[in-house]
Amino acid sequence: MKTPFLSSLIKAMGTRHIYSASTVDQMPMHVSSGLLFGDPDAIPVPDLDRTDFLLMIGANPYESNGSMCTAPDFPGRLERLLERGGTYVVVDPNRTKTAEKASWHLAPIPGTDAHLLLGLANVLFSEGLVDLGAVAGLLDGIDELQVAVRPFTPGVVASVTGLDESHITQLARDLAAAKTAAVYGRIGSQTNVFGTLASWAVDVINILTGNLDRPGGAMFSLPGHTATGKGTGRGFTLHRWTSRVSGTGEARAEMPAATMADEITIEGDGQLRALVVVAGNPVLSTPNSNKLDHALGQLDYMVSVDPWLNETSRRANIILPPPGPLSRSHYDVGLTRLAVRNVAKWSPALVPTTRPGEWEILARLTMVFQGLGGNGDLDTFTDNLIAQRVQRFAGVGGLSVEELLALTDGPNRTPADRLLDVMIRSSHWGDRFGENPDGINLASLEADPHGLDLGPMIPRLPNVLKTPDGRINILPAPIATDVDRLTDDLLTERPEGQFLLVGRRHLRSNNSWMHNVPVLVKGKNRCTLLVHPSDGDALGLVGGSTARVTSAVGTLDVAVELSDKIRPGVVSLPHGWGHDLPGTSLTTASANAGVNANVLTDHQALDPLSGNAQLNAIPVTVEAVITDPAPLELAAN
Ligand SMILES: Nc1nc2c(c(=O)[nH]1)N[C@H]1C(S)=C(S)[C@@H](COP(=O)(O)OP(=O)(O)OC[C@H]3O[C@@H](n4cnc5c(=O)[nH]c(N)nc54)[C@H](O)[C@@H]3O)O[C@H]1N2
Ligand SMILES: Nc1nc2c(c(=O)[nH]1)N[C@H]1C(S)=C(S)[C@@H](COP(=O)(O)OP(=O)(O)OC[C@H]3O[C@@H](n4cnc5c(=O)[nH]c(N)nc54)[C@H](O)[C@@H]3O)O[C@H]1N2
Ligand SMILES: [Mo]
Repeated sequence: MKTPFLSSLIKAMGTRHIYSASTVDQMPMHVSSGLLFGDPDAIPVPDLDRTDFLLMIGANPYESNGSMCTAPDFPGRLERLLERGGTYVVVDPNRTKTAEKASWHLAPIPGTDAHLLLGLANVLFSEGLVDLGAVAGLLDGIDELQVAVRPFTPGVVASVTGLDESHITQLARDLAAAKTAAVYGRIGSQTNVFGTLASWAVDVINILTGNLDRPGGAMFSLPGHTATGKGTGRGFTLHRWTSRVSGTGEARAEMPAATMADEITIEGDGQLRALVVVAGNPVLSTPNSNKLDHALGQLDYMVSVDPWLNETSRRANIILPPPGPLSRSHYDVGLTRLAVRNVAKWSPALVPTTRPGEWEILARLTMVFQGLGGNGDLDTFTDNLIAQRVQRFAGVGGLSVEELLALTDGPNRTPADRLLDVMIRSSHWGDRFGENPDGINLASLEADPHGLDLGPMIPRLPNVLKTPDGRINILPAPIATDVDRLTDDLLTERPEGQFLLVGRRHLRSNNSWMHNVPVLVKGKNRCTLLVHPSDGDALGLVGGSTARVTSAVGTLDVAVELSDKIRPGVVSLPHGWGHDLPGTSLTTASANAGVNANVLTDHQALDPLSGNAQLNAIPVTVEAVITDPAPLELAAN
């Protein structure tokens, strides 16, 4: 979610070179929601607290606390789901903690979730289990979908996914039989070349089982700053322009983060020569990161807005460090839209700072790009920006933009807070500047430091839709074309002797930037390659020995951890490590450097619909590295 200041900076830069972590993460969800519901931000979230049956695909909330599903104490909520007699099923090639506690764990071959989900759809159709429920009247394309999933029979899908045919059938029947059910797919299922299809197919199963938008199913959250919507809109457009280096189309005006290195190094019109990085460490977090690291070194100019001198910011000509999170007020505009209850929470800045806030850094950078200079008049700039943003609320409570702004002014209000106040007061829950006296505003949130619980999610169809006709086409044209690609993939031969590399997360880590905090990295080495003992035997690897892992783009040596939790033929390595590059000032992190998994991920392996990178199911070879043969020879003598 871009803040108004980041958006204005991007606009002032006037560039199509826009990249973010979205294309190494959840862009598939935006694209599938855009195509289905007309709004890339209308993302259904599982109703964790009320569901009877939860199917989780490629997510490990016991470590991650969940993602694109905002739920304080996600694991506790799963435990309560089981306690009330519910079921949760995990699909993951690794028997994670989440999987270990599950009612049922299925360990597929990585990269086959879209195939599996369409296999479930196939069973629902062929066994007459489709029950659309309340959304039936809004849906188009069901017959076309039924035809499209015909090739995905449980038998064919079993051979692609490595799962039992009977398990696939059973899972579909269980989903259909559950009083309420929700399917939830995340990183493991979406960071691959069929990512958008996997995301779309999650919604498809929720729709076919009558669980979209019903309590206990997958619902649209309505946090304190949002309106219910009109039920129609301009719809979603995709691929309005294409990348000159990869041919991939834009998604939400973004280009694939994986293509940044080529954009910098390949000469020609539109070559990327200068970069502003805000809160990103792509040298560790994006594919073929060695290549990107070298490419950053070739830029004419680079700015990093980041508190750390890390692997990426070390490449910058100038680093502008923002003050820490406790020195700014906070209301989460993005992640509350994905919360499992309707909520609103604002917290004030707690620690005073004399340094410019991040919003001011971005505002001054924007003024530089606007030709006003970094020392331009900040007040005028922010007043104009906020006034522009408030335009769309003109008329709320019968007030003009000027009147709205006057009502939000206050001695300790940052510009972002003033805008937020207008959003909250104009929302479904807001006081509408007096029209709705029981409604909320920023002052009422301030008086409630623990935040407001506005209740469980409520059905939002059809209002949440932004499609031009106010309907849902379950098989939008770009998806239909991509299903053909998936159908062809059913017949693709998988090479022998190859391992598939997947990632994992750990509770005490957060991508790349928690490794310089001693208390979070102490203890045993966590940056290990998980190898199944049977594969270890075959390869001559034991716990603690070194494996050499080689992919299409890179190679690295890493310590082995044997584990029967991982599916044979699959190896797992966490990301965000590899802190041994010169020129950083990360003392603790460099002493616990680990290796960078993204040395192995391929910048050219992309999901064509979303531009999302393939970060899981990477084909690799694994071999033992003989690190120290000399002592053995001595012993023989
Ligand atoms: N402690 C901690 N919390 C975090 C983060 C962190 O780094 N540390 N990162 C945050 C971020 S940015 C995000 S996006 C979220 C992500 O949150 P999650 O989506 O829960 O991500 P992971 O914990 O990586 O779990 C992904 C799982 O997918 C499995 N997997 C890999 N490949 C496949 C596949 O092809 N199919 C299936 N079905 N499974 C597969 C992996 O084995 C792994 O268990 O976590 C957030 N929370
Ligand atoms: N192989 C593999 N790669 C992955 C993933 C995977 O599962 N496997 N996961 C992917 C996912 S889901 C994601 S989201 C990306 C994350 O990719 P990135 O966002 O690039 O990675 P982070 O390590 O989260 O970097 C955050 C940066 O923000 C800085 N920062 C912290 N606080 C602030 C602040 O208040 N202001 C500013 N301006 N900066 C701040 C940190 O110092 C750090 O440099 O990684 C992706 N990469
Ligand atoms: Mo992420």
